[in-house]
Amino acid sequence: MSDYPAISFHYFDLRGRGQLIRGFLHHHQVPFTDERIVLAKDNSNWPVIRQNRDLTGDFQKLPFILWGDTRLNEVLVILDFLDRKLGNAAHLNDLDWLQHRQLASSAFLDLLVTCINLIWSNVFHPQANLPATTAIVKKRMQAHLITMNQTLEEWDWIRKMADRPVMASDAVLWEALDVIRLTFNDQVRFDALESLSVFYAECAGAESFKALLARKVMTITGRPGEAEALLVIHNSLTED
Ligand SMILES: N[C@@H](CCC(=O)N[C@@H](CS)C(=O)NCC(=O)O)C(=O)O
Repeated sequence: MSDYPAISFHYFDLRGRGQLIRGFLHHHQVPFTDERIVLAKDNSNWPVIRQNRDLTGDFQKLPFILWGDTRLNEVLVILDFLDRKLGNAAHLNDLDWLQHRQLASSAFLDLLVTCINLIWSNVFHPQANLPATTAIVKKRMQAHLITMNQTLEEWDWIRKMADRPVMASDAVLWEALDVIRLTFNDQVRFDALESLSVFYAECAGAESFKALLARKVMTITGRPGEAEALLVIHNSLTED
């Protein structure tokens, strides 16, 4: 019999802020219903779905997870909750636990959400110049990757990774690096950054994350016209 209660994970049928959680649950073989909310081409069905708090939770945003009677929004809170529920927290001392929370937060907010916001940027800010925004974000992203690489080295991340299960922080960092590659067409590079490149290639969850992604082609965001926006981003990078 399963040790788990009924679990359903609600997110749009895209990568965005949700794929890292699907990948993490998949890697740990947690049985869950993958509730994928399909948006109309112009997202016009979202306002009605949003009102249904059984689908979108107390903050009426996605992702939203139902774990038995527990209802949770907010990615960083969900990640913390899952590490505890899966027993992963027990493998870490207090300092390591705090390092994992910091890495999950920074990989999510400073890397993954930054890519998502760049792709959406001239929708939310109609005056925004996408190529000019891309150049600024690229520079900041590259600098942050260098910092993160140094921190992973100082925290001995790669060696410790071998002695513990795949943690939520691993899932979010792997997803962020993969989305950076796609968003910047491999022009925000981390192949010369040893800890990050070894992590991306050798993280124990990488094969399950890739296998899940291979099941379905998905956009990164729900932005209408994402492919065209990515083309603008990519073409602006080749002009550097
Ligand atoms: N702070 C939230 C942000 C969630 C969020 O903004 N989700 C987006 C989709 S990725 C959403 O639901 N957007 C629709 C809306 O805000 O109406 C988190 O980190 O989980």
